[in-house]
Amino acid sequence: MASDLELHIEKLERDEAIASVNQRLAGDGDPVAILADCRAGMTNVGELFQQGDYYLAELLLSAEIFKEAVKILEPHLIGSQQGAARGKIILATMRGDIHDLGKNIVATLLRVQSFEVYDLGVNVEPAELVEKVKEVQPDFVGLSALITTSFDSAKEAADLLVEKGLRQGLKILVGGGVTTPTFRDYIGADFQTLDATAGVDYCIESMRVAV
Ligand code: B12
Repeated sequence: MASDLELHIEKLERDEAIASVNQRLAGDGDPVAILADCRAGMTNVGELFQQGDYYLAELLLSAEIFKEAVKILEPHLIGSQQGAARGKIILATMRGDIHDLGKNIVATLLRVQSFEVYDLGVNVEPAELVEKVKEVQPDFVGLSALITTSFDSAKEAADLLVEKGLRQGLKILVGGGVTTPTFRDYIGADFQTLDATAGVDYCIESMRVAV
């Protein structure tokens, strides 16, 4: 059953949504579960948009409410993470895609775990990503994708990394609403998830194995 918070976000009820986040935190609510409900609300907004019930203005408004909720949750999410790991990761949303809410959460959670995060932002050209990989020599590249039209630029980037001899020892993770195992295989990535914490756990585990 949908939570009140999920429904408040779906209905774009900003004040009620923020009050619900605060109330649940005050009642010792799990910040990861609260975040999951916020994401569920965003998924519903996406469906309403797809059905033609919501327009771009509603998408934008939902993004603002979500950002506000994450700002409140962030210090608590940080407290909920445990353990330590070190490694370098480059994050990007590739050319054709300007969605960044999920990527920003991944960046925060990775920083909490002592990962050095290089966030290239959104609408990133494959060549720019490859240049950064050359410069930083990261352990991981994390690509966020929310729109299928960016799949080809992600593939282009992954192919370029192979072509330039930069793929060895480098793990590629993909995440974001439209990603699937099929997309992971299409670009030859190592890991796919719809859950930021699963991505962070994968990085931590990979660093353990590498030691
Ligand atoms: C908010 C939103 C917007 C906002 C984005 C604001 C921002 N700063 O990001 C705005 C209004 C700008 C927007 C614009 C558009 N949007 Co939009 N948007 C959404 C919406 C409602 C929510 C996305 C979101 O932020 N979810 C919450 C986050 C937290 O979830 P998430 O990204 O999946 O992230 C989680 C995990 O996946 C994971 N994760 C994410 N990235 C990564 C990366 C790694 C490495 C790892 C490990 C994990 C990970 O961690 C996160 C937390 O667990 C979705 C609906 C949906 N179902 O997703 C549509 C949606 C993505 N948009 C869509 C569309 C079509 C558009 C527009 C083209 C609309 C238009 N006509 O202009 C434009 C796109 C412009 C472009 N070129 O990119 C479609 C895409 C359809 C498709 N199949 O390609 C969707 C699916 C809506 C729909 N159902 O039609 N959008």
